[in-house]
Amino acid sequence: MFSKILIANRGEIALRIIRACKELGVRTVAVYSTADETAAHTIFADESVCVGPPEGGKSYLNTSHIISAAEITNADAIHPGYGFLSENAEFADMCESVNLAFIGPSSDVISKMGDKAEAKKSMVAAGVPVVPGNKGVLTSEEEALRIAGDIGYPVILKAVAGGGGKGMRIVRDKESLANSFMMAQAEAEASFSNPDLYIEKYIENPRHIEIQVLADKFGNTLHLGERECSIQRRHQKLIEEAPSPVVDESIRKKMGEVAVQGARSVGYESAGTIEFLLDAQNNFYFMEMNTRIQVEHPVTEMVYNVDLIKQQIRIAAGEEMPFTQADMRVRGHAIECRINAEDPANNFMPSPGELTNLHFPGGPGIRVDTHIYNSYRVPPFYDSLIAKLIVVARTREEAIRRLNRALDEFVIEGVKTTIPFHKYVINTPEFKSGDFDTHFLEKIYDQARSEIVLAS
Ligand code: MV4
Repeated sequence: MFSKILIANRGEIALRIIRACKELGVRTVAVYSTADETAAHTIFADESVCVGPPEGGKSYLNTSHIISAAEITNADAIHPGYGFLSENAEFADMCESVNLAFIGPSSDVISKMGDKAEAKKSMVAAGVPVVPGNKGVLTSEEEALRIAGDIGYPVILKAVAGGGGKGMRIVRDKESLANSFMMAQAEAEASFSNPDLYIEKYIENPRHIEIQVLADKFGNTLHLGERECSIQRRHQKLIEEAPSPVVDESIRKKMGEVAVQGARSVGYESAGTIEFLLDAQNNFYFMEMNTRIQVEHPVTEMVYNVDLIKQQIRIAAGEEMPFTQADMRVRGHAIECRINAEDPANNFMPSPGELTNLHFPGGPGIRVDTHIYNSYRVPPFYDSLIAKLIVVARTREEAIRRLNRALDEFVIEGVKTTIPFHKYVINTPEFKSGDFDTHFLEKIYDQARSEIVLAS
């Protein structure tokens, strides 16, 4: 096992990783920006090193400062968490070259999965179902027109360097393809300095289902079922759950097996997630692979009784997984609500500031992953996630009841939060029955907004 891990992150995930390290008997080093001098991760780590000013680009993304912090403190590994440097192949490579273990897959796998057209090719080769489209990068608008004609409209143009929804254009007819092609190219160039696009059939009302995988250095690769992530707005997930209300044991087995097959075929090692679109006929298609631990990992932990962060660290340290696929059985139902310091009545505008009063829910089946504390000041520089409320119960119905109870107990004053929005969403007939897709939040936003305004 490692003797000291540097956590190259902040917020709840930095604290989550520190907790796992403490239970593993591993010492911890936090890095922090000057805006996070009194943050929980800075205080709770055994040591902490300032790596720059508040702006993420100058601190949590400052690779040379972070590597120096690891060298000065004699850390033997770096955990990148999610966001920031977690899917930066160059950073993983830098770590490898100075003999620091990067807790994640190899830099080669990160860069291969970071190129969405390349990732799709790898999955085709592994026999993973993908959305019909072109094999690789589009070379011209004419090629796009020809392929769209073959697969039929609507189609979707996606940036090769994209992911998470940036640089995408839905095209409904051949008349609008030329303009969409140019717009998508320009957006891809502006966002990623790479204009390359690929094209595929547009799936109209999909659900977003993702499979958690774990792979060790001994060739053991297994899956921990799915997470349902369709409750999202503008590519920001708000509620995730495991298992999905529409995935039965047979679909889970099929999706899990192809996810494992995909991960194996690229030589994946560590925790990872394969995202799928699931259509109304239960066809599923590979979308992307995330080569990091994800925000929503706790719902899987709660229903599979596996500590994914500890397992990720043990794998990086060269330990063999202590369980097999046969040991992995889903038990109960978990739901996570992302509590953001945002105003849901005002287009989720960020709402930083001082927390003047706090009370956390508790009791059976409740987990709160958070870095906030009384009088903490939510800084304006970073992601607005301030807490994750996770409930677990025997059935989905019980989990929803428990979630209602926990949201009612949750008090956060001083900033606006997404709590009232969650209370509305989880009581809609669609959420209760499990009958929703990735467009659900857009459809109900106006109604949700007016009810939140009325209730406040
Ligand atoms: C799609 C799609 C429909 N058809 N691809 C959104 C983020 C990026 N990872 C890919 N995304 C989509 N790709 C095809 N061929 C619909 C989406 C999509 C979506 C996917 C998952 C969760 C939310 C979404 C919201 C809008 C669009």
